[in-house]
Amino acid sequence: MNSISRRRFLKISGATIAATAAVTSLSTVTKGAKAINEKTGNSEKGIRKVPTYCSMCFWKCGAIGYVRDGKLWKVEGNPEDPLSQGRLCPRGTGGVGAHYDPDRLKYPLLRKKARGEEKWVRVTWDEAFDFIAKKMKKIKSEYGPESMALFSHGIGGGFIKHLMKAYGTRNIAAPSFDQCLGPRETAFELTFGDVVGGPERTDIENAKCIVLVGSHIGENMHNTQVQEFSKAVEKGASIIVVDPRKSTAATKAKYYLPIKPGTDLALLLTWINILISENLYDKEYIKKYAFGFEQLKAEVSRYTPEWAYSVTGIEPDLIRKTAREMARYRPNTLVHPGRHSVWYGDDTQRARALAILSALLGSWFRKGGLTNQDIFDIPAYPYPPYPKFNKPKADNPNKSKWPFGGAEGYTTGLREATITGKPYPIKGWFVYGTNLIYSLPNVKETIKAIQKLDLLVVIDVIPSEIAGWADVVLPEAIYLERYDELFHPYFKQPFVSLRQPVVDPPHEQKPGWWIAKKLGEKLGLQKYFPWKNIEEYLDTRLKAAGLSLKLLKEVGVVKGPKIPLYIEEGAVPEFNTPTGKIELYSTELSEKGFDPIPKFTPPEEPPAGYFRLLFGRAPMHSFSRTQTNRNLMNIMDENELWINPVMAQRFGVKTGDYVRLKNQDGVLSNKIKVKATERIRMDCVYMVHGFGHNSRMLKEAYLKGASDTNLITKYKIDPLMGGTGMNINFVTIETEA
Ligand SMILES: Nc1nc2c(c(=O)[nH]1)N[C@H]1C(S)=C(S)[C@@H](COP(=O)(O)OP(=O)(O)OC[C@H]3O[C@@H](n4cnc5c(=O)[nH]c(N)nc54)[C@H](O)[C@@H]3O)O[C@H]1N2
Ligand SMILES: Nc1nc2c(c(=O)[nH]1)N[C@H]1C(S)=C(S)[C@@H](COP(=O)(O)OP(=O)(O)OC[C@H]3O[C@@H](n4cnc5c(=O)[nH]c(N)nc54)[C@H](O)[C@@H]3O)O[C@H]1N2
Ligand code: SF4
Ligand SMILES: [Mo]
Repeated sequence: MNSISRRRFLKISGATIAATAAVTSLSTVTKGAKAINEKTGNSEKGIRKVPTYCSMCFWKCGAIGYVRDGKLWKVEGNPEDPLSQGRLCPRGTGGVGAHYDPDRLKYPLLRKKARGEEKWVRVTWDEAFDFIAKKMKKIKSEYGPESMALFSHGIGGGFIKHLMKAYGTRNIAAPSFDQCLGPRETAFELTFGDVVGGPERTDIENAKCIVLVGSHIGENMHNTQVQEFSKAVEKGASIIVVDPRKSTAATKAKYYLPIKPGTDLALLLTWINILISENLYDKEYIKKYAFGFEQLKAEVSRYTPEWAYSVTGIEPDLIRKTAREMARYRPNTLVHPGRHSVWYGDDTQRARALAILSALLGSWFRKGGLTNQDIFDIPAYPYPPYPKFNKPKADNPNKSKWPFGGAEGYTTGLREATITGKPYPIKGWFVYGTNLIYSLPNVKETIKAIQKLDLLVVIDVIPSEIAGWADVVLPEAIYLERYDELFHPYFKQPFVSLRQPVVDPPHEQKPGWWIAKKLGEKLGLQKYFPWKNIEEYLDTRLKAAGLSLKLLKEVGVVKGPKIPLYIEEGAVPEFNTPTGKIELYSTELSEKGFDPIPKFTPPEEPPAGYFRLLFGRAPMHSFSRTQTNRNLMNIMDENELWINPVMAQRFGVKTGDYVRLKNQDGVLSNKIKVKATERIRMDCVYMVHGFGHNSRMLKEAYLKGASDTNLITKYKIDPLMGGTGMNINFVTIETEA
């Protein structure tokens, strides 16, 4: 997680769940180990079961790897794990394909020709480290250590982060903040004084009414959420889905609102107005916990359903009905806060409206709403302190660009600093587990920044597009072949889980911790790597929490005691905002000159003959990382272009035809297959993100489908927190002449 809230900082410093009390009793734990064997069938001869956690996406479900006759056979859910509850999603099951992928990176590679030409020589690890260490030392002496930046996504990057901090830089960023959930976390922190967190604090399972504004659960396959959503649907929860495209979730909805893209804030403010003007909100809750109700009431009174109809295209009657439906089930109504929230550049304000709506429904710390969360406290490894970081961070110097959020860094801020050399030059990039060519908007800018570098190191598992631009490519062992950092997130059921190797890496691939330690030693930073090996590191941390590596290796996951989740169960909400209350009116926004209560401004319209380009997820793929996985490509090997049949006809295309898209800046896409469907509005088209690879070494994926990122040349930055709104690009259809 990239945005630790103020409240969570406080909690981390004052130990939360006392370590010794954490393990409910050892007998429960051994029962856990026994249960793994019982629930997964008795151990057969020649079969080994190794508990670990999944990394096919960032949800990190507890899993069990099966080894048969010394070979990786299958991966299933760990029944003891609170995230997977014994079941993996299609990508988790397909994870086996990542181990057997013939296109994997096998050895360290050194660039032979110009950057981006993908010509390499195979080198030894020692040669690769010597090359990198020499360049890093030079950058340090010429510019200072701050001139190295790290882009990293996922828990695996933890040891590389440690290496970079030990080297002396804090210029670290991940696309999971300013290309993902940044606006949401910033908005909830401004409103409730705490973040939503990941895994989210959404009590989907117990909700009687669920409102999904764009969140396409079911295509967005975050396992626990999907399982809970199915249970809620089975129990008859009333589902309200707002999406310009009839998503899988929308097919389960009682009310589906095919909204005009970019106008959600108008709908949300109108819902808020109805709850207030019809006296449907939770008066007691608001009186007790909230600040700024009268200002809110006055501000939203102008957003009538009739007005909203003209803006959103949603009938006034449907707007009223759905507002009443939410109120009917409150406080057991869940307005899902969303996750990927960088849409139009005013995203923090939209997410603020979601937060305010949740407050009016009284659902923070209520059953079926947004629950309390806590962490299984595992003390950090006792490292020596890092060297002082003397310069301001390069991405957002002293918060001068964006006053809120982003404690850990901005990818596009670092990219810009690299291009401009301001506030100081950035000369080296380390890239761990993020395909920047796919995850950052405006590829040209990314390449421009890369051209300014003296060193680009990429640690990846496959020859991704970003690896194609590297000076040195380091092949990491995949998650089923390595130890990693312990996983102990804030969650409604605190727990800790272990990633451990199920099988060996097939070639010269090495784990991240090993890469960090060896390179650290070459850089003279051995005092920051005092542990002999990862087992010693993990055991030290676990022992400090009253556990041990031996135990975790056996059971995979240990749960802490249950915590009160709702006010009714004794959970006490504390709002770490300036007023100590839920800020319907944000004092912090007002102080910094932003709208203290969200205001709607209409988005720019597509030019004639153009559609708004929308994008999202498919259940069997993760971003741009799974298209070379044979198991998953067998299920879906290209993305499709969703287009309304009326518009398809107007352009003379039909389902199955291949077309290219051209965006407002004249950029042309790869070929993509048409899917003409009533399930999308006429003013937009939709595709799944992550396809259309142009790295030749990704043989299975090369030029299959189209890349949304290539068409995302424009982005709109959220002035509050620097998120890059990407739903503002327009495309037209080019048929093959
Ligand atoms: N156009 C567009 N841009 C987006 C999005 C979108 O939908 N459309 N989504 C945004 C969102 S929500 C997010 S969270 C980000 C995600 O952004 P990224 O995390 O950059 O996503 P991926 O494209 O999966 O790139 C991950 C890279 O890590 C590599 N990798 C996989 N496993 C390992 C491993 O074990 N070790 C190492 N070292 N590398 C590994 C993969 O091969 C791949 O090259 O993208 C954001 N950017
Ligand atoms: N299978 C799979 N699951 C994943 C991932 C993955 O790569 N693969 N990635 C995970 C990650 S890191 C993230 S952040 C999440 C992202 O998933 P979510 O947070 O659920 O969704 P988004 O990507 O924001 O939005 C995509 C949906 O929003 C709709 N939409 C587009 N524009 C608008 C609009 O203006 N208004 C409204 N109301 N809806 C709109 C689209 O039609 C689509 O249904 O998915 C997670 N789950
Ligand atoms: S949601 Fe799926 S891919 Fe993600 S960690 Fe869980 S099983 Fe793995
Ligand atoms: Mo994300």
